[in-house]
Amino acid sequence: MELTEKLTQSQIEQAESLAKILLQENRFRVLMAYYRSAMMEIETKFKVLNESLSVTHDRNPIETIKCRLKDPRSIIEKLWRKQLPLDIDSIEHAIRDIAGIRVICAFPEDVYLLAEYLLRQDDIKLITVKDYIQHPKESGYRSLHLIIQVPIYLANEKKMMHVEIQLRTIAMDFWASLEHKMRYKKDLEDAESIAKELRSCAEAIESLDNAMQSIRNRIDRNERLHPESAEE
Ligand code: 0O2
Repeated sequence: MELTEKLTQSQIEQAESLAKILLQENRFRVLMAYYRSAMMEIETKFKVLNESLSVTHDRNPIETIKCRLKDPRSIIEKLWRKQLPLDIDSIEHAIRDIAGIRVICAFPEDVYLLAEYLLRQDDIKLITVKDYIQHPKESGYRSLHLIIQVPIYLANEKKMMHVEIQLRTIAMDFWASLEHKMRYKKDLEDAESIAKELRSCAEAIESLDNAMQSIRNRIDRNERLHPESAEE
């Protein structure tokens, strides 16, 4: 979805009243419960990976995990943008980021390490990868996006549910949170120069991430060569 696309006030009001109707629908509430369960599965997988890497790599690569279920208004807006019918089947089959997990790491290499370990698990099916770290967005946005499917086990069946996973560093997350808030400010006079400034902040953040990664790699190398000093 393009963050720059803005809805009119009357479209916002229409989306809000449709969202209220959607929330009354039993099928919608059941679907949201499935997505919530899938989100919990993935959150647990990352927590377990963090524990296991703390033993094998002697540190926890994950700083924070944030989970969010897309709210009904955003679901409706997305269906409009994709010009899809507003019904539960479209929600279930065409929107793949209803369950969202954001994993924040200290270092860029940890982002790829965690993605690799998760994708090795045999109940995870990779649907798409968008590497906005290697190929940043025009805005300067950097993050690794995975759309996966994970099974959830219900009373009488197994269901494969989509989850969107965004992995990024603390620094990339800091940039994305502020940029997201500022983008929604209406009627900026010098929008173009602000966008340029934001792109250059994103580049500064990339250099900072790379510098911190290289310091950590030097420390790791030192510890491998002189394990006795690491124990002190
Ligand atoms: P929210 O509230 O974060 O959920 P798709 O149709 O889903 O395949 P889409 O939506 O373009 O295509 O997916 P994409 O490009 O992978 O990015 C979706 C999400 O990435 C956005 O979610 C944002 O969270 C984040 N994102 C993408 N570009 C930017 C950006 O330029 N700046 C910031 N701050 N975040 C970005 P949503 O859908 O906006 O909503």
